[in-house]
Amino acid sequence: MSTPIPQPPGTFFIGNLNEIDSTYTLGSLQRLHKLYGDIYRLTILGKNLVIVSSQEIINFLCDESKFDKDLGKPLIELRALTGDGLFTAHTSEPNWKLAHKILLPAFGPNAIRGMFPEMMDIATQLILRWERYAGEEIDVCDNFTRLTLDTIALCSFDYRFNSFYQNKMHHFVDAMVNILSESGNRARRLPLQNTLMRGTAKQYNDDIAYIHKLCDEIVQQRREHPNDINDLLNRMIKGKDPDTGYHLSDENIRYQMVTFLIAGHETTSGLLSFTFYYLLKNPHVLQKVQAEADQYDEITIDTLPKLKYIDAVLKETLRLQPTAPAFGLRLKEDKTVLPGGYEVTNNERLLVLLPQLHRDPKVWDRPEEFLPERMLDGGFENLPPNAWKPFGNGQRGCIGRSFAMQESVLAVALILKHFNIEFVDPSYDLRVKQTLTIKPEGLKMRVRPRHRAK
Ligand code: MNH
Repeated sequence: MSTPIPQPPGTFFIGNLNEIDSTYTLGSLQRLHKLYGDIYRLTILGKNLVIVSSQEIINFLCDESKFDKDLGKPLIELRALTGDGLFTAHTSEPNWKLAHKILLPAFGPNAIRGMFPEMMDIATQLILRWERYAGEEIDVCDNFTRLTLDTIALCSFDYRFNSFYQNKMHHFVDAMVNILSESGNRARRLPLQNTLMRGTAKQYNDDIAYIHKLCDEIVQQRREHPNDINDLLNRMIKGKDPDTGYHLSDENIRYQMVTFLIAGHETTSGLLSFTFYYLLKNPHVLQKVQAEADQYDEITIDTLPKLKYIDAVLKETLRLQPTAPAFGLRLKEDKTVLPGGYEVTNNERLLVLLPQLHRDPKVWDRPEEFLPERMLDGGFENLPPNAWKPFGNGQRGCIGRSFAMQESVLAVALILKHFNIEFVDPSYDLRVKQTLTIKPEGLKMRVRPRHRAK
């Protein structure tokens, strides 16, 4: 006998659609978690979705021989922009395996170390800008978006957005934000509705064309003026599958570029923004971070691995605020029984809800508290497996993890070596805003240059 999976009562035809607030899906899923618990089912327009939040069940779902990534409707729509690039490819598509093989070494530890000068270049631009903004209001998410966008573009294909030299954010960001939100909207409409909304459809297609053109021009430029830089673009152009000799097509390279630009900046800028929120809220943590950064006269590539406390602060931030807050899976066989006796079939999509996994009271002591110490050496090892998954799972997990961590440790260390920080509004309460990823809405701070400690 299997245990029934709880489900809210539905309405004819649309099922549980009304349970979901389209502007804040995550919030709706978290509300339902409070009502129905660690596993519940929603039926939306005839499709089943099972939302899972406990370490015990998620640990079972992380078995890649039984479960595979499943793209939800918004990601299927997003393929208009990112095609069979790594993030939106089905595991069964030949281009996923090919690109994964070619790109894995390009994101490996050595390659990422080699990108340090470019990361430092952009981080230094942020520092210079903030020195001139001393005492003024700084929009945290806006600044970190500039940082991460410029960093991924420079490291990936030697392209400069020069966001820190502009007042307005680069048009790329607007186009991308429009496409992300419209992909989500399209997923919730009927196909006919999408065709009838001519104006919206035109804007969507224009935005996609704009981004594709930007990327195609960068590739064309590189082909016309080849160089020996060891950036991602050259690796994509020159890389071959050692077994078959196959290489990536120009179309696929374009899809990967768009993928890196999006996946590579949204999540990391969210991570840095939430990190500064928690630092502002927890002066003792901030003090420790500054003390750690002050141990070194200069932040170099060799300093980074020594900044263990900053690393722990970032990991703890990703626990409470996993900026890519959910991922989808599907069972490979017909049906199976999950821990707890719940039966699921491959007709339904399984959604791992990370903020809830990361607060599972069976795993985490004082789950709601921001305690970076728990992430320091050893603290982690005593936990049950798959309790912390901000970078997803297995072969479909994040390829840019080391990139994101290196970039973030550098940014935190450099900023706090140079500045003291404070809230513009000390009574600021965290408001989480979701596009595909999450960010702290309306977070503002002031910075003041520090007198060097020594
Ligand atoms: Mn990233 C996949 C989170 C930074 C490029 N990333 C994933 C997944 C998560 C994730 C979760 C799995 C999604 C899924 O199963 O559907 N990523 C993050 C977070 C950060 C991040 C929390 C920063 C913090 N990601 C980056 C950076 C890059 C990047 C930086 C690129 C430079 N991520 C990817 C790509 C994939 C991915 C590419 C898809 C990998 C694959 O499926 O082959």
